Amino acid sequence: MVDTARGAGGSRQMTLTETRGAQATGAPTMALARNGAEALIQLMVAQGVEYIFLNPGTDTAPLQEAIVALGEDGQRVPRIIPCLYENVALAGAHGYFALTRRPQVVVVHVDVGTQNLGGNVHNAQRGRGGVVILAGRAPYTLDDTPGSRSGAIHWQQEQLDQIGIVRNYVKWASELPRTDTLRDLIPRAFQIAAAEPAGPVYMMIAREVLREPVEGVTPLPASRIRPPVTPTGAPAEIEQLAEWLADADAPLAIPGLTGHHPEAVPELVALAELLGMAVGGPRGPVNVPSSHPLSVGMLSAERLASSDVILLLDVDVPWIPSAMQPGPAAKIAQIDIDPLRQTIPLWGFPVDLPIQGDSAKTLPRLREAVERLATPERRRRWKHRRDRLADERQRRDDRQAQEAEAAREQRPISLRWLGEVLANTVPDDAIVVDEMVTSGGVIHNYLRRDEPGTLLYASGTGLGWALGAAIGAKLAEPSRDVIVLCGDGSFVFGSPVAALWGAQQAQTPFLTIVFNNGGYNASKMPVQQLFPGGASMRLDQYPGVRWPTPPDYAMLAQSCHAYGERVEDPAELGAAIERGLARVRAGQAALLDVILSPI
Ligand SMILES: Cc1ncc(C[n+]2csc(CCOP(=O)(O)OP(=O)(O)O)c2C)c(N)n1
Ligand SMILES: [Mg+2]
Repeated sequence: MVDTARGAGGSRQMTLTETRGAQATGAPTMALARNGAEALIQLMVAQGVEYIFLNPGTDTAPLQEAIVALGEDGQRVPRIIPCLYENVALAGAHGYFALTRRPQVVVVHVDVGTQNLGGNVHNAQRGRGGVVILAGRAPYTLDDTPGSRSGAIHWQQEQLDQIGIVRNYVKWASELPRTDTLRDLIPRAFQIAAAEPAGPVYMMIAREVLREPVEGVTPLPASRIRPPVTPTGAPAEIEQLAEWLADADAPLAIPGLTGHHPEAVPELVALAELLGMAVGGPRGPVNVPSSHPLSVGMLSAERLASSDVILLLDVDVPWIPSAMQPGPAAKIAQIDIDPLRQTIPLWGFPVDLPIQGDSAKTLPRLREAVERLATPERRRRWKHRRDRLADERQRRDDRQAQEAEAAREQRPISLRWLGEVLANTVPDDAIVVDEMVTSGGVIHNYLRRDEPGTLLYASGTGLGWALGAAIGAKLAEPSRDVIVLCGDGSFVFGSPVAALWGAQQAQTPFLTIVFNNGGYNASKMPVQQLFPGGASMRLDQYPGVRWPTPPDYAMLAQSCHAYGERVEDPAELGAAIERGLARVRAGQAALLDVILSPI
């Protein structure tokens, strides 16, 4: 592993510190890049790249060499995170971005490496993960140009449209065909990836370009190629929305990705508390502290139907129209950096007042506008509603506590009891990575996630994200516990050998808790929903979803140098989680295979 900023400085650096580039920009001195690959690395460093999540191939060789050569010169180089499967690499960069908002680099082999990014490209798109993906491409030349084709793969891997593999999912893509435009294209890639709504970008570069001699590169200062400043919302429309909210009988906020910006969370809380406004909706990051009295969790059809002013905040899918609908007279407003959702062809949610804005900036303006309308009479109504919702929440919490207690000794372990134990063992500041699929509904009724930024969720549908994301999360927050909660199916999708081994290699230990229900519950339920009383239900046959002889996940973890334990006894659950956390805190990845009722 090559370390960031390693080395005390080689002799070559001493002779080359006075470069043209350094003098022209006033930027930190940098040794002269000797070729395209070194220029690329220096440009990445200038963009603040600390990590390259790498799965190498024949066409990334010049980059690998450049990292070592620049490191030998005592230059600052990104740290390489070796990733044995590309989907782990991409999720790792996404997890890091989710906590830092700083795009990192994923380097993959040509077309096939790009294909192995798999569903995590979709997750980076939908989950707004700002990442820069760099892929090799087949060499352009057949002659003796340095880097030209040297093996059969260089013909086989050339495709008519390599970028086309990911074009649907990325915000921007470019080929890097020359060295003299690298200094413009590389910062542009980072700028676009981080710009809101953030997302993945893709670049491909051939060996000839990476090997082409250059005489240094002059990075533009990152401060001169910034993501655009986001909008604060149009004042007249904010005023209008404040009037609606001030006079609402049952206002409801439905946030989606708002908590990606943790500073937005206290703003949403302040607005909700002022108005006595319920906050609920789909799974996502911490949009509002989960134990807040105004947090109603998943929306019920009744709540949606009875709400008269509904505020959609950065939400892809606020409700499922075939299952529930707002009342016909409800006023629906939206605050979103991307109100149109152009990348989703059929969206179909009616909005009376769509406001383009950054919710972290727009919500305080909205609260100020509501404050200006706060007559004593209105304040009384808002407080009354706040007290009523708090009572409702207290009753729900009491009921759930009783249900968990009743399930305390149930075998196989009940989800409610697991939720209760997690609530008591997961530290408040731990980063929880959620890929629980059908178990998540129950678990989130118990698991407390109050601190903004302590819950990562792919917010896309490509399973196999959480394990890789945990590596990135641990790099971003080395002093915190990182805990993956995932289904057994999701665990297998996450390339567990690559991820658990990778965590050992990168020294990013995290705890994985596998919700082992012996298969794909999410793929069984639709058969029952679409065909109630059908052949599958009558014969209790669900091809492809049940695993009668699942792998031993604890042994699998052990084979990757992680700690592994199978947990069947509900009385042992808390102690097992503590054991796993102790291992992680001592530097070893850990896994608990928690056996639930088989589907
Ligand atoms: C890459 C990918 N392949 C397939 C699916 C379809 N799919 C959705 S949920 C699911 C099963 C998930 O199983 P598990 O993680 O064990 O959770 P459970 O459904 O048992 O709660 C599958 C296969 C998907 N979302 N993503
Ligand atoms: Mg399962």
